[in-house]
Amino acid sequence: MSKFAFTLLATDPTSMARAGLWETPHGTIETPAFMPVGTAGTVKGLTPDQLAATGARKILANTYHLALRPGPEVVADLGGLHRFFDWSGPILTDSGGFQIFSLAKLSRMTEEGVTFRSHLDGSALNLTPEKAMSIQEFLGADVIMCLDECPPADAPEEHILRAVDRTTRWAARCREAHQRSDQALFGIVQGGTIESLRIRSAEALLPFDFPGYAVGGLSVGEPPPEMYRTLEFTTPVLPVQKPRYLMGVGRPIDLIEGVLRGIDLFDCVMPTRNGRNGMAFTSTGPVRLKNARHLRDTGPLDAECPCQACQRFSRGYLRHLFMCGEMLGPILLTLHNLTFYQRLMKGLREAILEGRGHEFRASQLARWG
Ligand code: PRF
Ligand code: ZN
Repeated sequence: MSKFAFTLLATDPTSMARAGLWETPHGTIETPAFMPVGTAGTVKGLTPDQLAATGARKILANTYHLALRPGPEVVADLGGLHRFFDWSGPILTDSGGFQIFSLAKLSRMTEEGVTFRSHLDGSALNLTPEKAMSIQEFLGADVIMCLDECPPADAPEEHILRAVDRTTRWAARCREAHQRSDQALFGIVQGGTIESLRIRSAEALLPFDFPGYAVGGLSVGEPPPEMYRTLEFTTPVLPVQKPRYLMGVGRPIDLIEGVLRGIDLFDCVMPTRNGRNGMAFTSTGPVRLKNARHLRDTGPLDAECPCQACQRFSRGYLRHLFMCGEMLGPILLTLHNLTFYQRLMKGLREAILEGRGHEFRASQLARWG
């Protein structure tokens, strides 16, 4: 496990925020960190060099998508995920259960695992904790995730309790099945927004001594203040000296609120997906590039941003690309939004190292309007 040493450099006296260094077999990353999502073996629209230019070091890929196409053995034969993507930094794969529920047709869960039909061709498939481990070992990411059950935000309490206990039993099976010592297997805490269930889930996973813990089951439809409140009683149960990952979150404000509540790692499709749709995050708040008010705007998208989209093009030109459906528009906005997210994480990290976490939050909120 020394390959994944996590060193805390500072904790913010004004919050639960931490800044750290996390070693992986593919390099050391500074935390808190945001991982861009490369669902199907690419962060859509960007070459690895462009992706690296945004400041991203660690990226996420999806077991569900890669297991269906091209298949785990094919990825392994092509040299594993790092060679396949040509990404030399660390990679994390999600285990697949969450994606089955959002994408596959006719999914059904039993104690053994999940059966579902592929969203690609309707073929019947199944995923068990053991299979999730074997697939993620073939893919070869640095960090891999347990198979878990993530109920919707409005699920009844007894359903969430059953999901917590099943997630614990599946974590035991994943721990048992996982073989590769060059991969870190993370446990996932579930429990909705219910304090007793979050504590039950976290405490049940602690004996497995996972090298890191994820908080799953949030940002699934609950109001943001409920998510923040849940983090407040969840992160204190997790080991101080291990990385904590909030899965599938979120908006820029959610990253700040998450970090202030002790989260070290995030992933989300928001900067990339919104960028492809013409929505930019900027230092003065979100911008809809298709809006007619940008038609003759000669200024940059974000005057403070060092990315190519902001350094070389006008808002009027970027808007034009989107109005014409030109592929450069989504590419440039993906580049910009990821650069914005990485700079936000850097700002947060510096604020923690200087002990001014809450001040950072207030100053960002004031600027975003
Ligand atoms: N579990 C897994 N992946 C996830 C989630 C989860 O709960 C979420 C919830 N926001 C996103 N991705 N395995
Ligand atoms: Zn930019």
